[in-house]
Amino acid sequence: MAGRRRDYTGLFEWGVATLTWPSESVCGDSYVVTEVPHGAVVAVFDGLGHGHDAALAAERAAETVRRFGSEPIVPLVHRCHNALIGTRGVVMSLAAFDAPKGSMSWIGIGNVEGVLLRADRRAAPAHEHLVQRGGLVGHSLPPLRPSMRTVAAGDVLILATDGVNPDFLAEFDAKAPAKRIAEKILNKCATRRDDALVFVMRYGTESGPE
Ligand SMILES: [Mn+2]
Repeated sequence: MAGRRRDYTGLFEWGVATLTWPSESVCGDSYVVTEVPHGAVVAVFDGLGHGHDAALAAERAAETVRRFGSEPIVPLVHRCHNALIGTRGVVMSLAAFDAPKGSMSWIGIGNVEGVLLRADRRAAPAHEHLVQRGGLVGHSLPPLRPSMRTVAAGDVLILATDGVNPDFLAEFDAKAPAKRIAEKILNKCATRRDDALVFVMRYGTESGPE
């Protein structure tokens, strides 16, 4: 329906859990969830190192996604890169959901872990890992090749920084509320040698795409 904008907010249920490196007052990991005309864009950032300068870089990246989130992924990552020149830089993973199409595009630069869990028990594979390419946003970008996946109601996206042990998949019930999943993963799998952030989003909570 041209000109009519549907509100997709109710389609996403999300939650986050964070842990700050013990000797610091600010967390160098950050995240963003922003509504865009066709759905939502979510991203997790890990500023290089920890403390204030890491937090500054991660927050600047989040601001950039908030502001330019309706642009396609590749130019959006370039925006982040340009905004972060002169900072410590971040590694990041980002996913853009297109609700009318029932799809998600995602991309990872550096080592923010990304996993998509399928709600459909017969789905093969039952979960997929985001392919990450080495790089540091603000310093050096790899070739940017987002990949696209179809998504169905109940699918769960998890993004976690490297302060979380990447073998977290066995640690939770995928039907639990997103916030509960994030807290559980953090409690069980944080390395406690770095800042840590776990972001969980369940797609299609209220109603499926039309
Ligand atoms: Mn880290």
